[in-house]
Amino acid sequence: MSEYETVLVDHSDSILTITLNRPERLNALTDTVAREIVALLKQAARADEIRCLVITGAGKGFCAGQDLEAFQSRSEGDSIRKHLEKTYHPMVTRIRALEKPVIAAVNGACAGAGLGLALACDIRYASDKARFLTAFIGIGLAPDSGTTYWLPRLIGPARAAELFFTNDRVDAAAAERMGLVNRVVPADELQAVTRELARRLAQAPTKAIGLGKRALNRSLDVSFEEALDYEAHLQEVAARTQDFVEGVTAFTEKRPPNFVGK
Ligand code: T3D
Repeated sequence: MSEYETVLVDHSDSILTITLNRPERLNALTDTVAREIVALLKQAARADEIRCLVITGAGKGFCAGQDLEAFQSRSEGDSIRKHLEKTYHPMVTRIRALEKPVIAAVNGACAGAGLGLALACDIRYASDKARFLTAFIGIGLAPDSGTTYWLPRLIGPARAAELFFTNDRVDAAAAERMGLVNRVVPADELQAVTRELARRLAQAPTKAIGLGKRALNRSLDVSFEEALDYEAHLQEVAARTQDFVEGVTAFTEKRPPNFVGK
């Protein structure tokens, strides 16, 4: 029996694929789902043989946010703040801190904290059946799970405000137009097309990708001069990797590089 109750896990071709597996609830998040995702992110951070992650959903949904039945069964007086700090914050911060590429393959409805999960990923590919909604206002909550951080940065503050305040659904084509997703593909091709990208990224110089991710994370909140300074600092690190030596050698020998992620 798998050690995970709520997610399916596949590790092959240096890619770790996490499939949220509560299809009857559109993969809504419970504490167990969040805990299992965090455990896998910790494992991915430690394992050199994992060089790319894919997060997707089983069935017709990607993730419908907090499981509202589980929410209702919480004890009165339980602090939402504590719950967020214990469950969703570790999930999204670990995705951002993981120095490996993380792709969301958004196969269907993506709402609330599920949107937060997708937005924390580096790249989003979506099925043409995917739709996005902030959801929070629909149940009288303010936005959380990092959505107020990512959404305005990706689609602009006015559009973000509109989506938060109206809870309008955004179909896949509109999501692509506004920059919410990188690419939309027919539903039956989503996993294969995502896998193709994941394979490419898993064969890329993982350390350089990780350093690039670190710089991108930091670039969101610093001046141009600070960004330049940080890039120069990280480049010193990248230039000491085995993959840098291999990249330059392969170029001069006129052959494809064989990057090992070190
Ligand atoms: O401390 C904290 O936890 C606070 C943090 C909160 C973070 C949040 O995420 S708040 C936002 C929570 N999410 C929502 O409010 C979304 C609720 N769901 C929907 O609005 C709709 O389901 C969708 C628009 C996402 C999809 O609609 P549709 O028509 O495709 O599917 P459906 O028929 O509504 O759902 C299918 C089933 O999934 C259905 O169950 P049933 O009737 O077949 O037995 C539905 O109840 C279930 N489901 C969908 N979303 C959730 C859910 N069950 C539990 N929790 C859900 N979030």
